[in-house]
Amino acid sequence: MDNIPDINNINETYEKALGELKDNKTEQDLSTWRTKYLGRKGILTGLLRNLKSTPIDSRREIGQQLNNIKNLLENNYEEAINAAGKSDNKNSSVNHVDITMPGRPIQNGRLHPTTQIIREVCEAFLSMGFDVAEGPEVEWEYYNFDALNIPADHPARDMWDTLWVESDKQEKGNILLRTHTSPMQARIMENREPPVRVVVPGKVFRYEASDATHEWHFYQVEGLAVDQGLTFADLKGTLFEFAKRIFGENRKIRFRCDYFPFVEPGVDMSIDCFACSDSGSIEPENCSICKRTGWIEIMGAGMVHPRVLEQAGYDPNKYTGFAFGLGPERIAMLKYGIDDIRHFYSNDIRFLNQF
Ligand code: FA5
Repeated sequence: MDNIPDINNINETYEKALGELKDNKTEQDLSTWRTKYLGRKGILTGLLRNLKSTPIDSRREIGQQLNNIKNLLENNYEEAINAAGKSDNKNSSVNHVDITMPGRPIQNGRLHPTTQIIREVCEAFLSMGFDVAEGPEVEWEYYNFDALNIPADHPARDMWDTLWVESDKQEKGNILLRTHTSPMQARIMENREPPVRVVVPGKVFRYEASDATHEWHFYQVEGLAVDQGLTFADLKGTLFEFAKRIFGENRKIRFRCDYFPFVEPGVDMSIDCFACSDSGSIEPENCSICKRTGWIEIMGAGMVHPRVLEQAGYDPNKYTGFAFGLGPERIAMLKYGIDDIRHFYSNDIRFLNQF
């Protein structure tokens, strides 16, 4: 028959439980005691469950009493288990795990600053209707040079000090590490019909000594737009808009004539030097970052040369286009005031953690 709680058997149970608790000294014994009295099928839990069978007029009082006793026993149990734990620890040869010790902090990974800038640059052009493509870093001589109006023995090949790859394969000339992302202009035009609007981020390699603004391996983002009726005004408008989005309204921008065999006319675009301009901290006459010119070049650009269009299979009488190639590390340097491009790939965590 069920044990229906009343004041007598509650007090009896309490006294008995307390007495037994005092006799138990080890953690294991105490745990058995807890199961017996306070566990899911324990004596006190049983009394609480049977509360519904007590006469209605005393149910409230008995319920309160049961809860008080339960709380008292819980508290006594906590004290006993703490005391037992301490003495168990003292006597035990086993090292206990201190669960109150703080854990080791988790190091959050983050994107490399170059990756962050490449994504920002691509986002800016994506929102202007460009899409994103990628191409091979190990490239045929044909795409790196010939398809870009730079035949063998053309002196312009010297503009890009090249790392050649030894190989017996000669499908499209020799193999090299691409010196710029411009080969993707030819590859894209070979595979797509106009209109084309695309940006191509990727790594490039040059056989040159590093200094504060030059690395021998760095990234570029190529841009290409081909359609009917595109003019130099489209090129300027697009690049001005890009510069505003990346650097804000107040940065100064400069276009100057430049020579690249695959564009005509060609320009380079520079931004005023962050270190010695009005907002910078270095005297212009001492600035080694812009080499005392006040400007840092961030990209080459121009109208796609008709010969390049023709070689890729586009009719130069029908289509015109513009192209550009920018250096994301140089953009990151300007944006964040980094004074040496060599920090990017020296893998110094103190530098990388700042982004
Ligand atoms: C080129 O590589 C051309 N392919 C760009 C181009 C594309 C012109 C389409 C016209 C039309 P250039 O060598 O100037 O150009 O490099 C372009 C950009 O790459 C530079 O403006 C600069 O931002 C970056 N860059 C060039 N050399 C280095 C280097 N050694 N280290 C870091 N960034 C560099």
